[in-house]
Amino acid sequence: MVGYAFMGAAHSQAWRTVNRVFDLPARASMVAVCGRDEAKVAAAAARLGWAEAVTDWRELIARDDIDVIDVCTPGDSHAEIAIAALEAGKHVLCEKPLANTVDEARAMVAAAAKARAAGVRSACGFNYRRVPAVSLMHNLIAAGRIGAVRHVRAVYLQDWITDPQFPLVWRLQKEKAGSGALGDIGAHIIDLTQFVTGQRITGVTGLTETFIKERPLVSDSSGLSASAGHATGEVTVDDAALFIARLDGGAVATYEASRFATGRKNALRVEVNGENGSLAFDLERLNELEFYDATRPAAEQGWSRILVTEGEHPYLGAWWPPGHIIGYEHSFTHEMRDFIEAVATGADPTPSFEDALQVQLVLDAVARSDASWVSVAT
Ligand code: SOE
Repeated sequence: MVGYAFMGAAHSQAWRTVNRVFDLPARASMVAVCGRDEAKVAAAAARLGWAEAVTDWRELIARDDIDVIDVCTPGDSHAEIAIAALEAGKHVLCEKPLANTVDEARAMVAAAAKARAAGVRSACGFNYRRVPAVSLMHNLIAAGRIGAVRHVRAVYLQDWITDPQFPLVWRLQKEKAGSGALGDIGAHIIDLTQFVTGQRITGVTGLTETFIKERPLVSDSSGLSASAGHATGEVTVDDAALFIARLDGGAVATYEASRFATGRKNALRVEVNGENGSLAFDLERLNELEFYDATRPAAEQGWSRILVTEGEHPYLGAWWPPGHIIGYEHSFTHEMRDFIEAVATGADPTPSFEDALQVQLVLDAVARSDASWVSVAT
């Protein structure tokens, strides 16, 4: 694994757990983790369960005892590491968004296609697909339970940078992160809604906003927490992104991604309205899926709450008895489960780099659409 901050910790938890919960055709062993600071990466290896710590990711891809490279670094290094790893014959799991630019994402897709021909696999880590209630939503829509999809309504709201004194961490720098709320959390709801509906976005128009344009420089940082120094620097990404979209199956959609939704810590909500019913998911209640079945007799219609903890629900047969709920981290364990199974059986894991490039193209279209803003006449 390359990188060991928030996503590195989440992935490590999943790699530690996956073999113990799921019966898989191959076992993951946590060979080595890489970071630039020798002391910090050694401490991370000990804390997260990696056998070794190294300071140059090239060392990892040169080793014969490593088959998979898990890329958990900021977006500016995804392309370089993933392409080199694929060329070295390593399977690659790369955090989202796939890259910082469409050009980088295209280069990664080309490398993945070449590698695939040699049996080398790759996938992008959109973990929310693997929340059982989201998988169930996908299955119900695919089975036609709500009929043709008309509306998709998706929000992903956070509030961790509402304080203007919160420092200029890498997620607020375009050269490191590519974009702000748009790529970091907007990418999740783009992927998630396309996954559950089975439809792809064909066009968008939207706006982005940066509320706080200057912030103190970081003096110390880890994950999403950081402390500020005295000097300041420019925020070069969006704080919020809102857009509407058309999907290729005829649905229309609205999206909102913000880091300024005061009081909303990590609120990802999706509702899909179809001709015969609706489905709604809320990450704060991730063990539940709301279902409105409009094919029932009118007198019996109403929103029902499915407690998604049955053994027959996606992934849950391997966990606890019905009613014993799971959490955020399980989505990553499921991600590793699906990745290992695909790699071990010679199949292509999903979402592929091609799927992730398509998300990148949507992000790019939203960012460009900002320029076509229509002012209200005075
Ligand atoms: C920060 O906004 C972040 O960690 C994202 O980068 C993750 O993808 C999301 O799952 C939680 O929030």
